[in-house]
Amino acid sequence: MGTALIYDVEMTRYKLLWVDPVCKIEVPERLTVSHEALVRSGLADRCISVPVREATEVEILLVHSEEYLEAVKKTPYMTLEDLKEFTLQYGDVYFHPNIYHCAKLAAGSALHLLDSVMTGKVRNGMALVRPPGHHSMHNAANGFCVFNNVAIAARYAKQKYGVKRILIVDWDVHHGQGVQYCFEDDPSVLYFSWHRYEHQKFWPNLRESDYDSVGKDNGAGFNINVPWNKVGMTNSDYLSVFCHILLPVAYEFCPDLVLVCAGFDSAIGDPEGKMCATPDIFAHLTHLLMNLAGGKLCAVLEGGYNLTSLAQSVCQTVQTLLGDPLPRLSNLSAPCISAIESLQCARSAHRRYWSSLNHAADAPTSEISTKRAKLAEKEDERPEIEEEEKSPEEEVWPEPPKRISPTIRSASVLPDDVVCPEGCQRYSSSEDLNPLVLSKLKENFLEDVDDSDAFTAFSKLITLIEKMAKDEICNGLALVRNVTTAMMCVIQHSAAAPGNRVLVVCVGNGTIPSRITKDGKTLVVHISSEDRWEERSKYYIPLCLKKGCGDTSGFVHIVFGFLLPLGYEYDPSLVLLVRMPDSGVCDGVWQQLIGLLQSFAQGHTLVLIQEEEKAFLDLTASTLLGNPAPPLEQLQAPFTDDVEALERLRHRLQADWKLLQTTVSPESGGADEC
Ligand code: SS9
Ligand code: ZN
Repeated sequence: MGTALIYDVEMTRYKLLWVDPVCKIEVPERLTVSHEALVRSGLADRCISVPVREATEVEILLVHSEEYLEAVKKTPYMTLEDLKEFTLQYGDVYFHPNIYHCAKLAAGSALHLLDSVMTGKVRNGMALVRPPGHHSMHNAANGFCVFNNVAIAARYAKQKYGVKRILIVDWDVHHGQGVQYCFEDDPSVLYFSWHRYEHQKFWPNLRESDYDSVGKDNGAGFNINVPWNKVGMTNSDYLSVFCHILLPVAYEFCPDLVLVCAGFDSAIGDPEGKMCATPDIFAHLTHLLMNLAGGKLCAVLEGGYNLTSLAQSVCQTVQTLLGDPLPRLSNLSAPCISAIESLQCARSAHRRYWSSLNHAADAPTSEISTKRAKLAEKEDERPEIEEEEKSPEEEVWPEPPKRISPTIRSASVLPDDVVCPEGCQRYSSSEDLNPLVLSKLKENFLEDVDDSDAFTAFSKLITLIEKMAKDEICNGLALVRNVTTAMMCVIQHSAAAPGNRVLVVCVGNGTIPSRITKDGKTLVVHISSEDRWEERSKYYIPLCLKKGCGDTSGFVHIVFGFLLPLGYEYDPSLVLLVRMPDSGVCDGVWQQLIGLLQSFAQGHTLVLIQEEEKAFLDLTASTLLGNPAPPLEQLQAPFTDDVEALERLRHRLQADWKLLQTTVSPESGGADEC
């Protein structure tokens, strides 16, 4: 199952025909540079190219009024003066004799992409379209948009395929108010949007773009707005919102389909957004959505007005859809206070609707907000963008480096009598180990020096991680006699090399020798049913679920609320996932975990499973090979006792680990509190 790419040069054949400083950024080159970058990088060739088609009138009428359609239909025959006049009744948009044709193709592209995904021709895909769609409304064009491509696709998916729940993620920097209006009272469509807002001072200046517009009637809770009240938001701010609001709610919602309003004006260099997130963030945003809905994801282009940033961001998105290992996001800073304030407000507005958020704090009081607004400049460590001195188009950032693609995706270290999972390569090391390493290995891990089986297994493990470090192999799994010993062996070897950091994720009960977490070269996140709270340190994080790892809601709560933020901030060079025997973790959760952990270390994950649990090999291998995890069932509320204990832990840890913060005024340990 592949990735669809939809593009047609016809959609470049309209442009602004008069002088309008507001509209001049929406140019045909937006599409050509994006497509050329995909061709040049070889990504276009790896996609399945799906032809465009026009949306039919019936399809357009799924969202728009007949009156509006009839009006737009006349535009191809209008004179320049008529077009100008026609344009005036709408906000921030222009018309051209060929835009009606292009708008039909743009909506049709979204529908054709959707058909390809729903019928299983492809797993996922992206449509490069113009004009964009998310601002257009039932009765009106707006913000460069004529027909609401994604909204039409959502209605079409419900009607044609009986899709029950659709998640729309709008990562464009503008609020897709057209999408919000369309599904406001519809609980079958969950709409999420973050957007530049600046307390309503930024276009489209709507009261209803704020965090307290949560949806109406039956749709209450199914509209999530995260308004940015400052420019300059970074990768950390974006990730923090994904981890602490979007992903927990999305997993609780359990969509059958994910649609992305993929606007890239939220990236650095964009003259509209003025944000600072780098193009490689879109690799991560995409990846984090790819294990929902069994991988059914359609991304449809919206905005993006800095041609360099746009093209890079499109490439990052498509390369991720194709399944390539993710880039490392190094130097993540702490999320800024304004972003956390927005996050806190949105979480509090939604806590009554989503059990994954029902422990969320109150919104900061208005008193705090005003105080914050006045103090913001001083408190916020991030330098303000000097608009006078530098326009965002002149902003410079390094081009994202070429992403690694090891020739071997998954290798396995297995006892001879165990069948190697399909698609996985049985690893037999050809290289000899350094004698020094050998003797250390024997000395530390082998009580019985003649235990040649154990010895071979360990030397294979070590050469395997060395090949990962050389990017010859992406990930691996090993069936070992004792996972704890194997884990110690890998850590000892890996942590010896300078610059290496190992994120160890232990699932299930057992004791982890504390000496490994002393030097910061290893961060252990240990999910179990044992209360190891007393043993916690900066680099040993015990997360306890009273009912054990089989508690799906609790486990998912931990993955998004702790594991992902910690992993991103730690930025490991290797992930070691250790499955303790009898952990009780459910198959679906295990697969989601493996999928999500590939966010780190360029996908370098080594999974350790103990011999008696070889039944889980195939499942593990399949996910390591890049197959989407099956959707989890709709989640229940996690246990209150667990959540409360975890929140106490969060408050202790957030001084050390900034991405854990979900509130602006941590009760303790916060470095930014006055
Ligand atoms: C404010 C003018 C905003 C409309 C932008 C529409 C973007 C669609 N500087 N103009 S993604
Ligand atoms: Zn936009």
